[in-house]
Amino acid sequence: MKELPGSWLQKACRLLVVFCALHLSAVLFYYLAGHARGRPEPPPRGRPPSRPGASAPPRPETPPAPRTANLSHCPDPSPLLVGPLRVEFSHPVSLKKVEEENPDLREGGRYTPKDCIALQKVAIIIPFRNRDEHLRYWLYYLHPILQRQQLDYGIYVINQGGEETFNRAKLLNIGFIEALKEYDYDCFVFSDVDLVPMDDRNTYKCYDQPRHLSVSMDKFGFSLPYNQYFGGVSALSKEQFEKINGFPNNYWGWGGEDDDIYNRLVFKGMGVSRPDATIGKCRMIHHSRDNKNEPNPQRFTKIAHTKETMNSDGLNTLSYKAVKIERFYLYTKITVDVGSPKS
Ligand code: UDH
Ligand code: NGS
Repeated sequence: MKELPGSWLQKACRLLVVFCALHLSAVLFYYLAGHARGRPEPPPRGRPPSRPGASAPPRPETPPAPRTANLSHCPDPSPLLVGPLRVEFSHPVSLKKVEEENPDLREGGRYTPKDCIALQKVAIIIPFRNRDEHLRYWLYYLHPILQRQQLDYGIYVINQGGEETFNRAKLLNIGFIEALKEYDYDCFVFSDVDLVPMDDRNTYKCYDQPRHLSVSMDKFGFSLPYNQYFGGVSALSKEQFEKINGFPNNYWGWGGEDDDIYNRLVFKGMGVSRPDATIGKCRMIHHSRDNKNEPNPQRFTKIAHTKETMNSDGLNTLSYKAVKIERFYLYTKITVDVGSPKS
């Protein structure tokens, strides 16, 4: 029997409906499969919303780093370096301006080069209390330098809470532990908040031997005050730091803790690596002596006994309380209770 044109049309319509349903299910299937694989969100664009002064939850998620697949290692030295820098502290610095001038950071003061794989993952640890003006200068100068050095870095300001005598070395130990909770850092740069390098070839990274970076300070006439000086800014790899059981926890007040660290390196068979006096030039922001950081009268006796004390005072005996963790755009601030000399 001859087929009527109407029923042929019905068949064609049915076929079209079936085809559309198949197409829709295929699209749905691939969409759901993509999500199940956990495809990362594209990195957030523009500036994260938080600003210094805003508080953050206890330990928020670390923002994702740029993808590194198919990238090669960054060249050493970085081709972005410019050499000598003009450093001065005459005009106040606004953090808003520093944020605007560093649009490629991730929250917490984190940065990862986009075009190559950084040679090292560096945590910069700053011992801190009540030096906000110095911190603003430090961030203003250091963020651009560290980015030109093509480091995968994060800035950790370890803020001593309370009114107890200041304890620089213990804060640095805490910074080491806290930074490692966030990321698999392989190098730790310990920097006073008031020291700024005058040459970006002084790379804030680690070397075969522990590195002293602030070798040529303006306040010492651009030279070392003494051969064993290890204060100001230094860099130790994770292995070097662990080898010396970290830094001493019981130097309360000013002086001697950096000499103790130097002794530790020597007693563990290490030497100190340094840049030359030109590349190692740096400026210190002038200031008066801080409250609760008087010269420690016990420091001379203590540095005479590093060999006996270093295995029982350091990372293995570190105790503290992290009171608050704030992740600002330019840095992570960790406020800690370090206890007291008697505790
Ligand atoms: N620090 C603080 N707050 C303090 C004390 C120290 O943030 O109250 C930090 C800061 O990072 C500083 C570092 O610890 O750069 C070392 O402090 P320090 O006082 O041992 O060394 P600094 O070189 O001063 O800053 C030395 C004494 C200055 C006396 C100057 C008299 N003209
Ligand atoms: C030494 C201190 C170090 C100090 C250095 C530079 O005398 O801790 O001076 O100090 N050692 C002792 O006191 C045992 S500075 O001029 O930078 O304040 O780092």
